[in-house]
Amino acid sequence: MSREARQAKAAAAWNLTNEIVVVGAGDPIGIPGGHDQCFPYKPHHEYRWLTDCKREGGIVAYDPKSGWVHFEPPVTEMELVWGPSPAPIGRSIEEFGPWLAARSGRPLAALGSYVNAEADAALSKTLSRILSHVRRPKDATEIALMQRAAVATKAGYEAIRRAIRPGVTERDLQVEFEYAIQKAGADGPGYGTIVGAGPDSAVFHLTPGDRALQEGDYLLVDAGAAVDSYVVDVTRTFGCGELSAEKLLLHAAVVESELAGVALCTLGREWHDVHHACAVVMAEALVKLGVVTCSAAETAESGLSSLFFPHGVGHTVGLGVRDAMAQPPGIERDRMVAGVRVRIDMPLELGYAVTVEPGTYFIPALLTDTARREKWGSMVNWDKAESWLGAGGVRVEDSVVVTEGEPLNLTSAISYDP
Ligand SMILES: [Mn+2]
Repeated sequence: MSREARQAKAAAAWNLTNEIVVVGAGDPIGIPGGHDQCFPYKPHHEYRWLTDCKREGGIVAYDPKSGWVHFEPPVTEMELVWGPSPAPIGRSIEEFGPWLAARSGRPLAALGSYVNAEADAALSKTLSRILSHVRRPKDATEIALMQRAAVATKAGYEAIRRAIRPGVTERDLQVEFEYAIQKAGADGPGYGTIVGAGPDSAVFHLTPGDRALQEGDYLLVDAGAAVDSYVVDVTRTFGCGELSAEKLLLHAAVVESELAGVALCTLGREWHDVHHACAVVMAEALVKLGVVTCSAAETAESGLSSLFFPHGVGHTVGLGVRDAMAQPPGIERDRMVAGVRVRIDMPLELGYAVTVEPGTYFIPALLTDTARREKWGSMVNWDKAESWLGAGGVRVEDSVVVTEGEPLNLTSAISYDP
């Protein structure tokens, strides 16, 4: 979709008569004490989506009486001498002040990274939420970028599979992944690569370290490539050498749960139903393994499943690893499902890109917690659960687009085998 089409779509959804909207790209953030070094710059997603521009310091503004106007900083001599910056396409940023001053007294919404003490905070929040809803369905251009990210991500996972052996470290495998995706066309990782060996497979936001894989370990990799800031979010869990029969059973159940969840990503489906369905399938494995003593349905209904599956089943993805997450206008909810508050709670619509990422983990901080042990009492075989401490956990994740028919699983070509 062209930037003009996107701007028209946002304006139609806002349906304003007199309000002014200013959307800022944001500025580079200097590294404290880093002299001339900045953190890698990414424009605010609202600005990026509306303009398809990546230049720092830009502003795109909307007046319902006169339409959209785009301001960007002119190229400085510093940039000309020291290094390239995208050529500005808008009017000079110096014209923004007079443009805004000519509209003083009218309600002002500040979106993106734009800050203005005069802005109406409630209006800004409302319009941002509407824009999030407008941005949520991915257009063909966006899906094509995610498909390129998926191709690169597949190469990364294949590199990891080839490198798995006892003694290899998490960090070694992270490097293999990130090298392979860039060779295969990615700009780089779309988010912090997670590679967790053995017990680390149950640490959600792990920084890969020097832990070495051992025979029989799970290896959890949550990593995805970015192409032009569009990201797929993928997780696979591997085995190092032979996994035990019980570990294989759990792995197969998580794959089954995940594929069941992907199949449910259809028009109108409530996201909570996807979470619940995934929780039930994984609870069936916990029953088979003798970890829980009640039925799978009861495990999910009671919320006991959250002891082993404590996160939401997924989130929207696309322009970044979390994209357009705000609740749709008019849907005010704060509900729990299967013992957790999931990150999104809405019906799926055409073009939504979501991750489906069920997992079952044996997390020491949860399983040894006195309050939880009292709460779940005889519904858990605690000795059996404790026998899994140190094994870590299993998660499987794909990035999926909702279509008129079958869900489009962007990342299903990446093998699910342990
Ligand atoms: Mn994810």
